[in-house]
Amino acid sequence: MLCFRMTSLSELLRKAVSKLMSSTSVDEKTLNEFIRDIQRSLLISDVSVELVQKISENIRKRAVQEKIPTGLSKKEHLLKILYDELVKLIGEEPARLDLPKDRRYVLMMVGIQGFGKTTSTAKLAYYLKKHGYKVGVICADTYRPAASIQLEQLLKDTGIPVFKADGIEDVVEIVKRGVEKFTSEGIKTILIDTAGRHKSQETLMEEMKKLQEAIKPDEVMLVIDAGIGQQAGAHAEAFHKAAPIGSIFLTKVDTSAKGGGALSAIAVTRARIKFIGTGEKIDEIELFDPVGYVGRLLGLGDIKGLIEKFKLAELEIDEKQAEAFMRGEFTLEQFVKQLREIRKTGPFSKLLSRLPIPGLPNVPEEVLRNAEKQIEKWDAILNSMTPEERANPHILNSSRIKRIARGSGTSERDVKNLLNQYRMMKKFMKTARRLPKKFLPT
Ligand SMILES: Nc1nc2c(ncn2[C@@H]2O[C@H](COP(=O)(O)OP(=O)(O)OP(=O)(O)O)[C@@H](O)[C@H]2O)c(=O)[nH]1
Ligand SMILES: [Mg+2]
Repeated sequence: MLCFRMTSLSELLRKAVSKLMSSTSVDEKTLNEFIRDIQRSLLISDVSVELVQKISENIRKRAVQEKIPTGLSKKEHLLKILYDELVKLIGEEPARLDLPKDRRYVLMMVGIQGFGKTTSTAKLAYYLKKHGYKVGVICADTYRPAASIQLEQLLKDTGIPVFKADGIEDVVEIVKRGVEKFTSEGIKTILIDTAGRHKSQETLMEEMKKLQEAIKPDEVMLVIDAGIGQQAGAHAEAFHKAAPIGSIFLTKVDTSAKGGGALSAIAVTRARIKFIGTGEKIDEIELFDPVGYVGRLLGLGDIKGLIEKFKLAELEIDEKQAEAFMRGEFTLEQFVKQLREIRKTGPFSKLLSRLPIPGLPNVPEEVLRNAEKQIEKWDAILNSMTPEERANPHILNSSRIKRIARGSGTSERDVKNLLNQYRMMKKFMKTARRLPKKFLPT
């Protein structure tokens, strides 16, 4: 039983990914196995059957129908599809801080004991204060004797007030008084830290329900420990029934590489992860970024590099033009246009790594660096040229260069610089052409 629980979604996904990566080729059998592995991983993590079906159908359809983007191998393409589908499930957009500042906003933190509610409440309060909110925290945990002391301790250097009502047993009464007090002091953003331990799970849920009904918080945030696996789904469901979950705070991301539980919680509540906790300290909190999370889930080491590669792969490249470019057949105008296109996607060198010549590190770095800095000027220079000059840059003598510099508001050196870079690139491409034929695009 324990064994089963320990196998986290992340471990299963990573296994599926490494199996795919070590396969010799991606044929139908490999694809089927890969999809089956993914299905199994998701199902074990309590992701609903319909959702699993949808994801696997999408993976299959895309794997069969999509053209493999230039620069990606078949395996990487499949990995990209899986990655896309998981990001879609978790939420494509990074979380945003969207709490209103101009009206009262009551946010109730709920979750199982020890998952990090109190810590996360303090972190969130501090985070909100730093972002210009006037924040107060109510301690509504009457079960843990030191709960309010823990909150005060965490918040002691922040100036954020903690409301506690010693001697009052009824949590609803405590919260009501706290909200009243903060409201009278002009504090609009009010966080409630609730109990995680109780006589039993049932009485805990009853308390959450009572709070929900009496206080009607604007948002209920479920705190989940990133280290728990499939039980997260059941926990989330129990809380969700008592008080509809609006968002999720995923804690201890720093100590756990597993993290499948979050997926289950999302699947059950349909709530999005808003924040993650990345350490024990009060400032170790981040807005959630699905891209990094999915990367971690899949165990993709250099996720940033790979994602950049994925992004580049999405960029449509006109293959005919790229081929001509590679043969060194391009006009000055095409040269600048290409560089401009490339710039949109990030560093030039990254795009060049997509050109189908292995080992292209010799591309004149200077051209790339220059282009990144100069491209605006280069556009102006091009605009000041006649069509004839653009098509035949070799006719540019010093008097033409002078005229162009004046016309474009640049210097003669700038114009010469562009011409030099252009020639350098052309020369480089012609040299690259002498590489063995198999390295060139066919
Ligand atoms: N490494 C790490 N530890 C964390 C994080 N968040 C919380 N913790 C630790 O987890 C432990 C439990 O945190 P609490 O905030 O007391 O948990 P709780 O949910 O309020 O617990 P109860 O009040 O008993 O329900 C503490 O030792 C925290 O320091 C995190 O993001 N990273
Ligand atoms: Mg607590």
